Amino acid sequence: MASPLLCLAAAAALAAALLASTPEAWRPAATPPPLPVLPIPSAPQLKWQRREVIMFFHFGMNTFTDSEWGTGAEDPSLFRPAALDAAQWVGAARAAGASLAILVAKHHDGFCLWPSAYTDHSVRASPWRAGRGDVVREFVRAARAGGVDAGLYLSPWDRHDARYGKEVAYNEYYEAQLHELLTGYGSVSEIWFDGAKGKNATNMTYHFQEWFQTVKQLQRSINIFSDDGPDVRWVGDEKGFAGTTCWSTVNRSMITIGEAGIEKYLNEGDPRGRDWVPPECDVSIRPGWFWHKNETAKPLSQLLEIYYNSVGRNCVLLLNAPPNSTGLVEDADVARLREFGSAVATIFGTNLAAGSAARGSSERGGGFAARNVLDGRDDTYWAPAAEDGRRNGYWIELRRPPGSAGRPFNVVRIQEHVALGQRVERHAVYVDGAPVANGTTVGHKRLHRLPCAVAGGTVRIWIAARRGPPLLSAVGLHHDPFVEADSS
Ligand code: FUL
Repeated sequence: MASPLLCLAAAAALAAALLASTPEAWRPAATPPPLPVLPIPSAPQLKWQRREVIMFFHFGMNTFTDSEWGTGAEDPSLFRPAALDAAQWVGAARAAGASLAILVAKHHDGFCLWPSAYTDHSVRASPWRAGRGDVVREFVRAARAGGVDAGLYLSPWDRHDARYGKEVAYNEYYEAQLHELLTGYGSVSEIWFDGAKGKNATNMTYHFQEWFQTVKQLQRSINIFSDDGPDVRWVGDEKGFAGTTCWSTVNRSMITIGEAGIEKYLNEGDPRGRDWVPPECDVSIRPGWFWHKNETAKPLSQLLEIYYNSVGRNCVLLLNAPPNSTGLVEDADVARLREFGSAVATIFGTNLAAGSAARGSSERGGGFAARNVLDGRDDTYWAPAAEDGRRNGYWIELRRPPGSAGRPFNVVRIQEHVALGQRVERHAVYVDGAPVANGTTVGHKRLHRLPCAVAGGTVRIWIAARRGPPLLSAVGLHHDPFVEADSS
């Protein structure tokens, strides 16, 4: 007969085994996330937004003719980059912190950087690699090898091709080239449809709707850029600056592709917009988009200014670095990109709010605590209770631990969990009760550079949001040692 002690041990072992095999049964039911507020981003849009900095490479016939807009009459024999090395371009992109790089495969002059079967005006007619080269192929291979995703730009405006102006013939040509680029080179993460066109250019109706649908048929997780999206829209200037109010929500039907002078409208978006189309800020590291012998890269302070006014205003920064006529990004430009990438890493690598006690005006409960804003993750967030904040707004407060309260910061970072919609309409930041910054939208990321460093113990952010409670995924306090001027 078994002893009572042995029986007890067996019962305990059985209970332990049961617990281990059915752990779910013993957990309290989880609190579900709050409902999304439409529109919300698609998975590729969300991935794109979190990249924050991406690269542009303008390279082509203009590189050899010292121009920005070629006429289309250029002789392909001019294209002879003696030392083209796409891996060097990709290294430059990585140094800047970019995880996606977009190559201009054809600019307005119509010269194709890949041996297109549909035209003679391409690398095939050039002396480069004895006419057997393919810049697009070298670029996508180098990007893949370097862990960077590839994107392509195919100019609708074509000053070379005789079909331009003949609606069906040119649109067929353009579609055929889209097929070549989107089926021949593996995965393409972004395609750029440039709305630019000279004032006296031939009249031409582009079949944007057909092009967009073709692109989506050929590449499932691609983002399409054009003035009005459908996935990514133009911010409305080429300075790299977004407006201080910046919604990812717009009504696409209100934007006309190719319409100039619409910066203000594009910058502001529309809180009631039905379409999720976040803006991208394109800007060149040099004055021109293409390489010119006598131009140099912008100083670090200017690049950081651009970063604060693009990434820091809910946009993705598309930074152009033009390879030169030997086929390399100049050393000085690579050095500047590296300086920029490491400056951003230095500023944002340390969160001076780490270790703070976080408290919200209310909490939804479950896994949506205020302290989530400090865990460095995009997928966790503070959610207030649904009934909170409707009258006087919401707030979140960070009490810095005694040791770090004295460490000064001059940048405040606020991030919304935009996967469930963009909600914040107004916000203000207080340090120990004194206002230090305020603004309208937040979106994926809002950065405030303060006029001077502050060293308070309690930081409180007040938020007004009409479209459901704000969901904050991050709050950061940082010290920027590079620039002191305010831009926000
Ligand atoms: C513009 C073009 O006209 C420029 O040459 C450049 O490609 C820029 C990114 O877009 O619209």
